[in-house]
Amino acid sequence: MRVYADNNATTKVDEAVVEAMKPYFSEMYGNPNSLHKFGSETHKGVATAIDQIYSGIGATDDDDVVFTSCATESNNWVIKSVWLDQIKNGEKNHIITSEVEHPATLSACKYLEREFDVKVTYLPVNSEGTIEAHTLKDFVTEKTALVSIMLANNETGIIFPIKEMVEIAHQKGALFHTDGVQAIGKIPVDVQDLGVDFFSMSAHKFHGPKGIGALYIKSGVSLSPLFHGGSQMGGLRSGTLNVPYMVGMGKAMELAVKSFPKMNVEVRRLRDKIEKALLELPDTFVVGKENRTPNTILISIRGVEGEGMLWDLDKKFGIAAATGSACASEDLEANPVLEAIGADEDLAHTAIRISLSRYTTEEEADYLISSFKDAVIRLRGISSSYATVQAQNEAYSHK
Ligand code: C6P
Repeated sequence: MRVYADNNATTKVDEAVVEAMKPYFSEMYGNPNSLHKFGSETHKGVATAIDQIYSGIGATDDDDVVFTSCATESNNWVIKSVWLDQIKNGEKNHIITSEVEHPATLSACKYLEREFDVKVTYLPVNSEGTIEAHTLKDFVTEKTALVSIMLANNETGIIFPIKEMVEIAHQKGALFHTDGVQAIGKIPVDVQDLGVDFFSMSAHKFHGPKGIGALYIKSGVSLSPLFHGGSQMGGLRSGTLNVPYMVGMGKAMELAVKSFPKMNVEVRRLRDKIEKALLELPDTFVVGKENRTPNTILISIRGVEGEGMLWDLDKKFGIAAATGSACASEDLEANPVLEAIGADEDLAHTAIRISLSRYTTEEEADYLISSFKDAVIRLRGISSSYATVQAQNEAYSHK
């Protein structure tokens, strides 16, 4: 049996999404900005996709939703253009983000800090792994150009109090961006209710294709484009439109919204069942039990090094999980969220992220539970006999 439990890294493309995309490769391939029929038929596909995305996130007709290549581009666009628009000319000098953002935000902020002396504040998380909205009050000033805090954390699934933070930021005249990548399809998203100025998305996190994302920009908020050219997307992102992928993203959004009740009930039940069973193992610890996306568990298992555990799960049992975000998985460092909450070294190095999807079955959940328990028992056995051998060697050398 093979089980895919790394859906926060990416998801399988829904068959209906593939079907919706297919005709736009070699039947309807006109440039949607061309005036002939080949162009107008693809233009219709783009218009439908845009409608699906507007309605999926609760945007109004006056707002902008601009397709990008992914959330990394969307996040970089906001952060770097806010620098261009408000910081470069000395109007403002400060950006606030959090310690636990994805590198797509953190690295862009660090770049501005390093290269252009922009003041960046990294808001801390508390011992529960969440950001307390009131902490923002201590840092936001009239010189703050942007606050960028994610809606749901990719490692823990914890949902941050964005609406409250938006109010605090706006009182001081700062713009608010949220990285909503891990929220779409998992929790209801309403950009109007949140009050954010910018919202980033990536289609492959909700059963759409990789290589397509979007940025929501609230009506009345201006953002300089990064790509200048043929003025596509209202001049906000030039370049010939990637029609099949836009159509795929739109369809994926429609399906994500429809399957939200399943995520919230069925997937949540499976997640809770797995979590309860794994917590029966001694010395295990889960971050943020309360306000979380319904598909995610970040569990630490004392004495079982995360990489070893992943290896066992993958090679012996055919189960794909993660030690944390996929783009940080090449360095065998501690889990950044556990480090940020002040967990000890052992807990930070023994974290495993399990992330389910609407395709996860009961049978897969049961198999995951039994395999996970087997792997922990085996690896704890190895490390305790290893510790015994080490202790014996040490005792011998002192004789
Ligand atoms: N997180 C994870 O394993 P892109 O690669 O641009 O489609 O998405 C980047 C990104 C931005 N924000 C958040 C909150 C994310 O979770 C991700 C992608 C994956 O957690 C891959 S590193």
